[in-house]
This record gives sequence, structure tokens and C-alpha cells, in this order.
Amino acid sequence: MLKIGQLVVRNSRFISNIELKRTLATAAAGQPKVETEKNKDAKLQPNMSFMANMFRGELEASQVFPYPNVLTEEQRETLNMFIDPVTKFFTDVNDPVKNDDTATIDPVTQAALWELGGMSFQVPPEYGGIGANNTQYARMGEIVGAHDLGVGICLGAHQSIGFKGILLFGTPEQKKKYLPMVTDQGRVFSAFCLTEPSSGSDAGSIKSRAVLSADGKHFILNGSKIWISNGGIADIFTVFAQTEVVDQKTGKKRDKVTAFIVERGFGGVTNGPPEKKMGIKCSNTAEVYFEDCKVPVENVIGEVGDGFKVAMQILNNGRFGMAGTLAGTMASCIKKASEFAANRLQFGKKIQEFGGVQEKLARMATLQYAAQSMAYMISGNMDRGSQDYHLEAAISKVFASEAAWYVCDEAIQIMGGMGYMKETGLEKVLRDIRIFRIFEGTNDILRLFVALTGIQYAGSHLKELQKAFQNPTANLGLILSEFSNRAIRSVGLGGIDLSGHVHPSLQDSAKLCAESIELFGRTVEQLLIKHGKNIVDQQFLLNRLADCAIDTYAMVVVLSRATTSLNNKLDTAEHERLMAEAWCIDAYDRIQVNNKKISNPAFHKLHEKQSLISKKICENEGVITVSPIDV
Ligand code: MYA
Repeated sequence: MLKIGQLVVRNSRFISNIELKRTLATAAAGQPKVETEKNKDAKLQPNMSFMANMFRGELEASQVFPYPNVLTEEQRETLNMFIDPVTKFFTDVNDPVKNDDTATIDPVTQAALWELGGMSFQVPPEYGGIGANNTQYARMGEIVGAHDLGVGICLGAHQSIGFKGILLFGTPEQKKKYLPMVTDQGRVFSAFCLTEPSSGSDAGSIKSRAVLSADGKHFILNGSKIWISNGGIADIFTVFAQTEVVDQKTGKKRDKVTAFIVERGFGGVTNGPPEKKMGIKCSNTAEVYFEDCKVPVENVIGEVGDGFKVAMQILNNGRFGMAGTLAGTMASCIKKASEFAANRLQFGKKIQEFGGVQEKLARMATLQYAAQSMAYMISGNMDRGSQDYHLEAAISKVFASEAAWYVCDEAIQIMGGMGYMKETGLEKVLRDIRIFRIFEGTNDILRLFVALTGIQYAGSHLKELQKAFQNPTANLGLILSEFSNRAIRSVGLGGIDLSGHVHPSLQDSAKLCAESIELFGRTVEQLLIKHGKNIVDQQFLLNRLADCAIDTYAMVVVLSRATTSLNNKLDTAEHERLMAEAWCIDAYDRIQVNNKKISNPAFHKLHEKQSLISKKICENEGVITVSPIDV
């Protein structure tokens, strides 16, 4: 097998790592600030998120039209120079089957990955990294995802979350000390330690504690973390623990989460054996224990007590990477399935000629297109400095992980018995993909996050209006503009109009999308009026709402991207138009159904029944009925 050094020399288009590090631009743009009590006012700036505004029934187009194009010529060129060696690493050096069988990445492969700069793609060059921006990172993710998701997790757990806190919120001293360590210079793995035995989705309920030492120089950290990616191989950890803080308002002491940089070398850090998993086997997953670990106070990330927000923002910041990565995975599944469909003869025909297979392949390709379009729309906005991408990033993670599951499953189905055979490679991909719906925020939690955060934003607008009505003279402007907006909409005028943003040949699809946005806004308002704060308990409604949001966002991104491709007369433009049209018809239909469900009393009854069935099953810890012949 080739060593990466040889591989690099053989590639004439490749520039050496050092040159590459110099030439790739450092993308400091879009680095979020931890939102704290002190800087909360900064958040009073208008929210530019398309999705948040959609919850108010409003179109905020600046982040969705036109489709972002953020790479400079130089960034594009250097990225292109990186693509070949990374691809060659996966085809010539890395062996996904061996990784899966041995549940490790061998030292030679690991070394090649470090040498390539693949472990520190986003670390600025002054600290020894490549200095890629989010868009370049997404492209790298696509290549990784197309070849080996296990390696992707080792790499992603390191840089998407492991040291991301230092990158985003670290002090200059923390960056100077730790960032070179996590690059090729130090080759130290990092890990993100949030989840605990009693705290998974409910991340705020962690029990690990850090107590300030008597001399005020250290925190003494105790606790245990589970399912930590890279937990057994990392020497640097981003750890979240409860600390005592004094509430600024009440003066009382209470616990709040704080984020710490912890070195294994501090002492008191141990880990369990590698977990045996369904997929992503070569990535290390382990429990990590902290016992009287002395963490210097200067290793707090952000402020003491701001750790929950640090954790959330690290996760928010990394989620688009999954969409990019899984777009690559989907493309490789579709390649296998379409090659098979184009050659397999059954009933005297190539199976690609059958409508059933066509439907599958078209849907697979459209899902891949939508997920990929989301990834680069979000990364582009992040690179342009947007801070308002949280909802979209969560949506991209949910969408891509479910799309990838569907695509891989259908690829297996198209290939039939062949798809089920290990040698085809899809069996491993299916096992690998399954975790993506679970980690980095389960899709169930992220659906609720999207729906509730959006509703909160819409609710704050309604609250503003309510307040305005208490003093109408002072707020006449706001009240009148709201009245006139509603009056215009009620006669079918002045509604959402995407026609100016979307290519002329996509106007029918643009109408479906605009209608969906309007319907969504009305539904949110009705839900708020009906349920008020109690909406938080209506998960079955929130899930339908989140599904509408996801479908609509996908509509907008494919319309935006296809429009740009059509305007630029790309070779693929006509195909993109077809996929955008197909997606809009399909999604519009689902959105109508989901909206009806939200307002249909019969659907509410369905949920009441399901709730009773579920309660009974849980009481019995299993199904209630026995086999009909056993009664
Ligand atoms: S890592 C573990 C992943 N774990 C999770 O994701 C935990 C999921 N849970 C949560 O996210 C939270 O607990 C939820 C909120 C959302 C449930 N952004 O009262 P609250 C604010 C910004 O609602 P809770 C892993 O899996 C909120 O506004 N702010 O909180 C490894 C409020 O603020 P304020 C947020 O009910 C995987 C405050 O916090 C957010 O307790 C390995 C409290 O909110 C947010 N998102 O729960 C992956 N949420 O007080 C490898 C809340 O001001 C990666 N808030 O009103 C591989 C990738 C591949 C890439 C490869 C590339 C090459």
C-alpha cells in the first residue's frame, strides 16, 4: 500500500502541505460569540435566518437568494489542489473494510491523515492547520463521506466538536497553546465530553462537577462521560461540568454548566475500553472518567457558567458538516445503484426502464441534491459571517441523516440480493449511517428544537403586538403596518412572492414554495393563539410543524441553487431544474397533508389513542397481546 508521502509526490497537481497551509485562506469570518448575559443586547439585531422568519410568515430572502458563492478564485484553486490527494488517500491508503473488521484505523493510515492536514482542516495556518473555511470543510466532508464514515467520525469528532470550542471561543493563550497540538505538529486527538449516563438529549442535566480550589487556581473536576467519540485516544478534551455560580439578579448560589479544556496529562483522567458498535467501528468510542482532575482556571472556555451555550454553539457550528459528508455518502450509494440498474436485465429489460426503479433513483438523486444544497447554503452563510444559522443547521442534520438512510436502503433494494452482500459495500454504509440520526442531537430533539425555537421567535412578535395594543398611540406605526399586512394578505394580495428570486422556468415551483411559506406562517400563528405556552407539550403537533419547516427549507434551497445553475448555464442546469421541480411537487404535497393534520381534530384523536397504546405497552414493558392461537 502507498504511503501518503509517496502519494503526494506522485500527484503533479498537488502542492506541498506547507504551501497549501500558506495559501488556503484563514476564514475567521462568522466566528460566533457565546451569547451571555453581558452581550445579550447584541442579539437584539434583526434575525436574518430565513427559517426563523418563516415562523412569522415572513420572507427573509437574504440568506437564501441568490445561492451563496463565497469562495475566492484562490480559495477555489487551493481547494481543488486538495481534492485529489484527499481522494487518493481514501482510494489508495485507507481501507474501509479493514478498518471495519479491525475496529481501528491503523497507525500508518492515521499518520497519513495527519500528514495530509485532514485532522486540522479549519485550524488557521498560524497554528499549524490548513485554515479552511466552512465551505471548504464541507467539500472535504463530501469526499470523506463517499469513502469511509468511520474515518469521518474520527476526523469529525476531533475537529467538528473536539477542539471546536477552542477554535471558536478560546482566548489567544488557549489557541496558542492547544491548536498546534491538535494539528499535524502535535498529532494529539481531541474529544467532546458532554453526554453522561443520565444525561443524553437533556444536555443541561449533566452531573459532572467542577469545584474551585481553595486557592482559586484550579477547578477540581469529577464525573463520568459516556459514548465519547475519540474518548480512548484523545489527550485533549472539551469537558462540560456543573459549577457553582452566583446569580447576578438574585445574589443566590446555583449550579450552571461551565466548559473546560482538559488535558489527559492533568491526571485523574481515564477511559473505558472501546465500545462495540453497530457501525462507524473504526472510530473509537469510550467512556471517559474524571477523578479529582485539577483543571487550571485559565482553561475555562468562555465564562464560568456559560458552558451550556458553549456546548450548543459548538454543536450548531458543526452540524452543516454532516449534511456535506452525507451528501458524499449518498452520491456513492447512488453510483452503485444506478450502475446496477443500467446493466441488470430482468424480464427482458434493463431494470432502469421500470417505473418503480426510476421512482426510487429519482427520489434518491433529488434527496442528495437537496442535502448537498443545504450544506453549502449554510456553510456559505456561515462563511459570510452569519450568526443566524442554528435552525437551518439543525434542519440540514435531520434532513441529510434521514435522506442518507433512505438512499442507502433503497440502493440496497434496487440491487436486491447483491445489495445485501457484504462485498457490495452498502451493508457497511447502512450500519455506519444509522448513528447519524442519533448523535449530535437526535433528530427527534432537533425537530423539537426547530419547532420550538421558531415558535418562540414568532411568539415574541405576537407579544410585541400585544404590548403595542396596550399603548396604541405610542405604537401606531407597528399596529398599522401589521393591520395593513394582514388586510393585504386576506384579499390574496401582497403575499410571499418568490418570482423575482427564482428562474423564469421555475415559476410554478416558486409558487408552490411561496404558498407553503404562507401556509406555515398562518399555521404557527393559529397554534400559538390556540395553545399559547402549552404548545411545548404538544410534541405530535411540533413534529408535523418541523416536518413542514424541513420540507419548505429544502424547497427554497433547491430553487435557489437550480436558479443559479440555470442563470450560469451550467451543463447540469436542466437536470437540476428537473430535480427542483420534482422536489417542490413532492414536498408541497407533504406540507399540505402535515398542515391539515395539525388542524384536524381527527388527527388529534389519533394521537390520544397512540398515547394510550404507548402507555399500556410501557406499563407492561412489552406488547399486551399474545399470539392469537395462544388465547
Ligand atoms: S455530542 C452530544 C450531542 N448532544 C446533543 O446534541 C444534546 C442535545 N440536546 C440539546 O441540544 C439541548 O439540551 C436542547 C435544549 C436543545 C434539548 N443553540 O431551556 P432550553 C439556549 C443556541 O431549551 P433545554 C455527539 O453526539 C436556549 O435558547 N442556543 O434548554 C457526538 C436558552 O437560552 P436562554 C440554544 O431544554 C457526535 C437556553 O439555551 C440551543 O435544557 C460525534 C436553554 O434552553 C442551541 N442549539 O435543552 C459527531 N439550544 O436561556 C462527529 C438551547 O437565553 C461529527 N439554547 O433563553 C461528525 C461530523 C462529520 C463531519 C466530517 C467532516 C469532514
